[in-house]
Amino acid sequence: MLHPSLTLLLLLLLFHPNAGDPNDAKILRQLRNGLDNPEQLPWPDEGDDPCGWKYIFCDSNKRVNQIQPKGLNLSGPLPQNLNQLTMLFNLGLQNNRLNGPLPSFRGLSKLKYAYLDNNNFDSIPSDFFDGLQSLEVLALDHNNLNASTGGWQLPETLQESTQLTNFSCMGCNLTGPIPQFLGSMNSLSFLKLSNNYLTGDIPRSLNDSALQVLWLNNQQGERLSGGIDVVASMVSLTSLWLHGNAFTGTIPENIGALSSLKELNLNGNNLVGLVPRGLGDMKLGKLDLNNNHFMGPIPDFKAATVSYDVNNFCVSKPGVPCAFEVMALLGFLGGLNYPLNLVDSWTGNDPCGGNWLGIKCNADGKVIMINLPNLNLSGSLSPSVANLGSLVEIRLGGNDISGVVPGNWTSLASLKSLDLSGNNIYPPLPDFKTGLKPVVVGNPLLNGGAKTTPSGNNNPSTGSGNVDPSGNTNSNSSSSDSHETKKSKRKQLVSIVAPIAGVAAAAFLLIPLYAYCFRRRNGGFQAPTSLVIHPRDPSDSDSAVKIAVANNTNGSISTLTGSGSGSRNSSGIGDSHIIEAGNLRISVQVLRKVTENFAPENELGRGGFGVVYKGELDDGTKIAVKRMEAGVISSKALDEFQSEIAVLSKVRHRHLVSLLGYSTEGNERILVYEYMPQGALSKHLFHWKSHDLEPLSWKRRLNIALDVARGMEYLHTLAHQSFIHRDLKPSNILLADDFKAKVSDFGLVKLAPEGEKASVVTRLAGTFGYLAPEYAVTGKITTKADVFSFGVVLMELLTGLMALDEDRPEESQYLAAWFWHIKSDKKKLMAAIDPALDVKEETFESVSIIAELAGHCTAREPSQRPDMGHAVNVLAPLVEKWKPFDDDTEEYSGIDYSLPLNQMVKGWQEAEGKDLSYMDLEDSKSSIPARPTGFADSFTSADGR
Ligand SMILES: *[C@@H]1O[C@H](CO)[C@@H](O)[C@H](O)[C@H]1NC(C)=O
Ligand SMILES: *[C@@H]1O[C@H](CO)[C@@H](O)[C@H](O)[C@H]1NC(C)=O
Ligand SMILES: *[C@@H]1O[C@H](CO)[C@@H](O)[C@H](O)[C@H]1NC(C)=O
Ligand SMILES: *[C@@H]1O[C@H](CO)[C@@H](O)[C@H](O)[C@H]1NC(C)=O
Ligand SMILES: CC(=O)N[C@H]1CO[C@H](CO)[C@@H](O)[C@@H]1O
Repeated sequence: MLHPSLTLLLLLLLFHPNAGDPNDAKILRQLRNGLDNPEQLPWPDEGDDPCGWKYIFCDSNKRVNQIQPKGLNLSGPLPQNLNQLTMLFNLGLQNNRLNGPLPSFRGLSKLKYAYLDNNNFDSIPSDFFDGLQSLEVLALDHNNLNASTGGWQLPETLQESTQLTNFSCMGCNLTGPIPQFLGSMNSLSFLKLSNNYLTGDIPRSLNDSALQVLWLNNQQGERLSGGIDVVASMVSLTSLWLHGNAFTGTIPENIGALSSLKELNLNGNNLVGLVPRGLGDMKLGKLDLNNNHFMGPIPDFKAATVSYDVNNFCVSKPGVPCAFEVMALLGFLGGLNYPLNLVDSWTGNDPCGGNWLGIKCNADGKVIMINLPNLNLSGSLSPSVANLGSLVEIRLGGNDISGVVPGNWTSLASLKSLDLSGNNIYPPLPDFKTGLKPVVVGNPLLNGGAKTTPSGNNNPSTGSGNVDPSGNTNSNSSSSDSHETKKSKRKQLVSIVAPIAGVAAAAFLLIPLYAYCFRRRNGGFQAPTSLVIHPRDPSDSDSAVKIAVANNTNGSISTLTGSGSGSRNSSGIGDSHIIEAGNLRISVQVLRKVTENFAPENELGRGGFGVVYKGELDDGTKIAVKRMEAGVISSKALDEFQSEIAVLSKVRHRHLVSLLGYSTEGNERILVYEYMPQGALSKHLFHWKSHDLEPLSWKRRLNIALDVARGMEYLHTLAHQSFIHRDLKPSNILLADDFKAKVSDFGLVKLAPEGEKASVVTRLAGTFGYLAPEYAVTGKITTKADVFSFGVVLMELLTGLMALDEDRPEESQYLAAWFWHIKSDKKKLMAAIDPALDVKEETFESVSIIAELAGHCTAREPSQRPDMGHAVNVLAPLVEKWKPFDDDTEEYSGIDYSLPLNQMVKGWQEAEGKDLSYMDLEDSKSSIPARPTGFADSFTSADGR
């Protein structure tokens, strides 16, 4: 029942004309009065209502929510209490001459857009980023921040801005390494940090990141260094600028995986190796490879604009192959990770004509000797050397080479001498039929380091006059190297090489390891601290109301029947999508192990698809394993299976259940999810009594609604492509321990067509009771069908009633229809509220807002329904209101959602020294997570009025 005073309160809240906020006006005046040119802001000196002032916009409560004086040549400082404008969501101060210290933005929890770029601010407080939880765009470029105190580093609190998509801070005096935590900011799409003083490498944590733009070019000072392999996993990249740094190693072989890439600038680094064929084939708009140490042939580039000057290519014409021997020697160099002194010496297309360091040829111009002792070479021996059939002698003593001697080296028919002493060669040694005995003294893994008789110096005298890097002094090299100490080796090395190779040799001493260190992704494993699950609520017999109806293009529906389990229709998006989630693949063996061979006692539930088991890794991490039953592997089920993988490997969001892995070995079809300990929302909403649970409080329901809205917003607009869920309902909303909600079950997801108004005709799928009318009637689906379902879920949260219940009186069987009748009548609405809720005065305001939103979302015309972003905007302030009473809010349990199961398992096994060999650890290209785009539209129109 609605108490009269509640009605009054409600009316007051709704209709009292607010008079503007005096404090907001005060701060704006302070801003203006602090300027050197206040006349640029023609604001009145009197009055409490700033809402009509030029460049100022307000929300419906007449609080200032936008300040937009951009490009006005404003000069002077900002007031330090700017963050008292607590409703601020869009701040456009760019392109002025504002100076002095930036005020702290701490606590501006509504702030979405902050453009502070191109000013003269000179410092930034360390609490600037605290609590900017709505921040989506932050531009700080071209401000000399903290220059007088040696620059600054990004505070970790920036992580609180989980919605951040655009962060640019070019020329803003950043120092130190690129922070690891940027890798866990799943929304981040545009990261521009050019022209700073950054050092170190590209953090491994950015592996698989959804970045579209990554600009790290032109660092000053020490510059960025290390390998660039990690970029090959950032498959959303469109623009990658790494020029003007000190990056080393090779271009990753799988760079071609970056199928969206349009611009790649690698100019002016220390990159080495061959240009991968995949890069040549990429249809880039612009490719810049100038000023590196690339070798081998120049590919026939497909890029529109390409430049590759100042490198070590063998020939200058694109598409022309190198000489056979050159390729064999470059293979050898690649095995040794392209040491720079050799890279810069082995240029041109003739190993015998160009003074190649350590290469000797005979009079016929054939390579007969590789003579590179004591050069600190590391890496391994390449089988490509076997292609140099004329080789007589190989001297590589006193280096740091590891790995085996390739088996096909035994085919070198002329080889008389192979000195590998003083390295770290692994057994077994291949059997040289010619009777050749390699010199392997001083290799700890061979013969336990025991001494063998060196084969002596079989110095061929037929040389063509190439310079021998070891000159005269190496006559005793091979036999005595192993006895030398490291120190004396170095000394010898310097004295031998320096006169010949000069600066290059010195440089190479400083750069011991190349690509190999970076080639393997074993870096940043962190043991997951907790959990993960899953899908359908076992107690929920929802499959009975799923409809499976073939509709046809003329829009008529033949039947609308409740059907049994496993009969959902789906054209899946798997149809046209090859599964791209290679690194999510996991072996059945591992899954058997963690579920104790799919033991019945680990069963969490059964659905149309199969059985869900709980699994537990040795470290206690729980996972949910959904195994398709052999009997139901129909083509439809397979579609759903594929769709689920295709979608979940593309989208990752904290309000969407994460797919951690899958298996398709033999007949098995298994999906692995994070474990959601509280199960489905339906259990807590409709079946709490029978499960002996507490009913959900209003606060929790609001939080859940917001979480779901965020997940759906992401699916609709923020993901790389727009997806339609098609089956949103409480049994597909799963709850974590802290009652954080996540949307699950992506088996019916469709890719939304391009363009707002477009719709796609599909076979009807979904669940009766949640289906939007236009979809049920015509089969045409847009994201607005999900909005409809969301509206129904809101009604369920409000009333505790199921969307469809044939046991209810006829007029209220279909919740959405009934709710429309009662929602505008306050008395009826109050009476409809879930009796499990204890509705207090302060709750009623939010109840009305939710009722209103539920109505809006279920409007008959799809075009009249809001988008999910609107729902988020309506819900967020309500949840905010409850914050003070909330003890379990934004605490996320520290799961690394970006980590596929196989990496978890691998890390866990490595930690315990277990055998990994049976695992299927595909290291190919990987999941494609979050990536919001194109915010310009939504923010220009969103001035809140
Ligand atoms: C900006 O203001 C300064 C003085 O405050 C003035 O000298 C300058 O000409 C102005 N520039 C423009 C483009 O208005
Ligand atoms: C910038 O410098 C100020 C003054 O030295 C310092 O208090 C502040 O913490 C620095 N900012 C950051 C983000 O480190
Ligand atoms: C040696 O092995 C490499 C790599 O397997 C191969 O490309 C090459 O042709 C082989 N050479 C000979 C002579 O067997
Ligand atoms: C985010 O950055 C991208 C790329 O620079 C840009 O196109 C987009 O307009 C930016 N969004 C906003 C809201 O500034
Ligand atoms: C690390 C550091 O403080 N770098 C620079 C910040 O900006 C000023 C002005 O451009 C430079 O002089 C500093 O070297």
